[in-house]
Amino acid sequence: MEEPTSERKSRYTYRHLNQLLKYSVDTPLRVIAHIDLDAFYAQCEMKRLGVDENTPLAVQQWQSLIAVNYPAREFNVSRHSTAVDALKACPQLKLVHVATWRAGDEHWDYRENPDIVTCKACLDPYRNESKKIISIFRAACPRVEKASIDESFLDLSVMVHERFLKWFPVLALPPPYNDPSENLPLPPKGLEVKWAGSHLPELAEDCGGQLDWDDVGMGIAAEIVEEVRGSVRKDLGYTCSAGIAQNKLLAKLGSGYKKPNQQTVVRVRAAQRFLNSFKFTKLRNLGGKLGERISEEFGTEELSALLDTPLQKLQLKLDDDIATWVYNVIRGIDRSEVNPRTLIKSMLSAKSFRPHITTTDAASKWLTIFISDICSRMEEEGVLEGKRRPKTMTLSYRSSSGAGKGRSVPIREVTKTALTAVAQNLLRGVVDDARAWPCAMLSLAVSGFEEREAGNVGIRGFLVSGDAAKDRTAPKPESSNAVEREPKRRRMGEDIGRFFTREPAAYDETPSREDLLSEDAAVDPETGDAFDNPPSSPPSATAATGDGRMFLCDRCKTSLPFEDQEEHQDWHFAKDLAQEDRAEAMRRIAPPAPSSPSSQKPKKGSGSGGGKKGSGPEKGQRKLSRK
Ligand code: TTP
Ligand code: CA
Ligand code: CA
Repeated sequence: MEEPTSERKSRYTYRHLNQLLKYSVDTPLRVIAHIDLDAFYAQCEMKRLGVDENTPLAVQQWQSLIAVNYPAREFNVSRHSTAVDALKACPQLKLVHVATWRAGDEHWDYRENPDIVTCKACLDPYRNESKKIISIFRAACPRVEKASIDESFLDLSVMVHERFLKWFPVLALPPPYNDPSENLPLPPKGLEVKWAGSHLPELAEDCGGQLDWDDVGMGIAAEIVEEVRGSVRKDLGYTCSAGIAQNKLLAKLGSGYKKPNQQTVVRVRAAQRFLNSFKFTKLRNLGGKLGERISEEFGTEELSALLDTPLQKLQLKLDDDIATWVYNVIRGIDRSEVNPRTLIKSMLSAKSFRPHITTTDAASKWLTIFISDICSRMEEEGVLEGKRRPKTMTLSYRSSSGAGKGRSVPIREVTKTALTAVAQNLLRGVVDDARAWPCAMLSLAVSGFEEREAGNVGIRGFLVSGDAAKDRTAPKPESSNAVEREPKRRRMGEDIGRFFTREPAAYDETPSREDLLSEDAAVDPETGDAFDNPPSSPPSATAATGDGRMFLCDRCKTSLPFEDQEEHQDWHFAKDLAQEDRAEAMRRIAPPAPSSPSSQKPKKGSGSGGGKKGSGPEKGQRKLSRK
């Protein structure tokens, strides 16, 4: 093994190297990958049906195409085509309709021509495949963040560190004078990085052939990612594309750079030039009103033009936080972590009705589907094993006149039967409200997911539904046995105590994008059906947006795709109600407290309010918090 030369020094220090071990966001040597499946739903269907790789295929939801494979894209079939137009452009196109739940049925199924009036799209098949893919990522890399149904971030920093030390033992020696701020030696002269067939956006500056450790690290990462993509291909048959870079922002842009089945490495010295090739309105959170405002204020959409604007000037026109965020993003600076535990905070199942429904019976049938949908997702989330449980159920509706309302109640028992009973109870309240009818939209959400602490006997009730309950032969964790032996009344008491003495985390936080899009499934306003994370607004990835129309929520300062505006507002509405209901329940159950329940725990970014409907943060009170 050649040893690094010692005359000239690396730009990086021993501290930078060591920080890799802690997944620090402060080291310029960090290496992040973003992997996104190609035409994901289409690939799932091709595999399920054993369709040849070259056959054009699109996945349909009612009349819209939601995924189009690459052979079909050659015929100009796109997600914006209708099924009819797509067949005109490509007569041999194989169209597959997503699986559906049918009102009244217990299980979902694939149907050729499901009826939009009686059916609701089911994404379980894709979620199942998604799970298998993520297992492959997790087996390869200790730190993986699922960003949506078909994409993940991998923090490769520790793996890169390990290979650095293995291949260049000199790096394992203590720094000169034991001073971590000493610069590292340079990588050996003549060292070549292979890049594993990656695309390499051009460098802004010529380094005269002298590599530094950032290049070597990215080369190592390129090999790891090529292997991971190879495993997905070999074990599951799917192709995916990847981006490798210093942070999530650039890695995400990199994965979309060349598709399908390719990978791109955005080297440190290539980052700014690569970014400059995008309009800033193509970056995540800058596609909507915010981006529009900036381009109006500064008279440009060009990212590179905005680089000349000093921070102070941005701050004159924008909130300080937002100005700083924009200032950093256009420079490729992103300090967000790869968070392996982006736990779901709520799950929502919804349907818009065309024609509007007019009977309790119809609404009740839809509730059965919502419950099945939510239960199957909870099973996937480990609620079945009692890992976590939701605390609140909210039923929201919108009438044909546009009036919307929601009602929430605490969930005491997490079984399918119990949840159904709670939902049907909530429905009775809707039935009694004459203003709810005819009903244009119903949605059911469970929220306030709480970690089940080890040994905590207060939480009973796991999602054990029907057959699953009988089949549960796997050994249970100690504590869950204990739970089942606990006398019922005591557990219930503890439950109530827990519900109302601690604020559910979900309610005093700014709704996360995961909450709203990725896991909650956004509701498609056209179809009333839900899809996971519309990729025009990746939840935690930093990305170019789809058609770019965005809106910025006044209340939480989250920027979301325009289509999600209505649901987003419904979401705030439901949370407000839940908060109000909780406060109300607290008054009924808890002994008199010295201060009001809503003031027991300070609200993030807000000194006042809480407890009352519509009393969320005031305009501008919460600032962009997720960057
Ligand atoms: P994407 O990753 O955006 O797209 P894709 O995987 O189909 O294609 P690409 O190769 O360009 O990445 O979305 C992932 C899946 O999410 C997609 O296969 C279907 C689903 N989806 C919807 O259901 N509705 C939508 O509006 C979009 C954009 C995606
Ligand atoms: Ca994809
Ligand atoms: Ca995607």
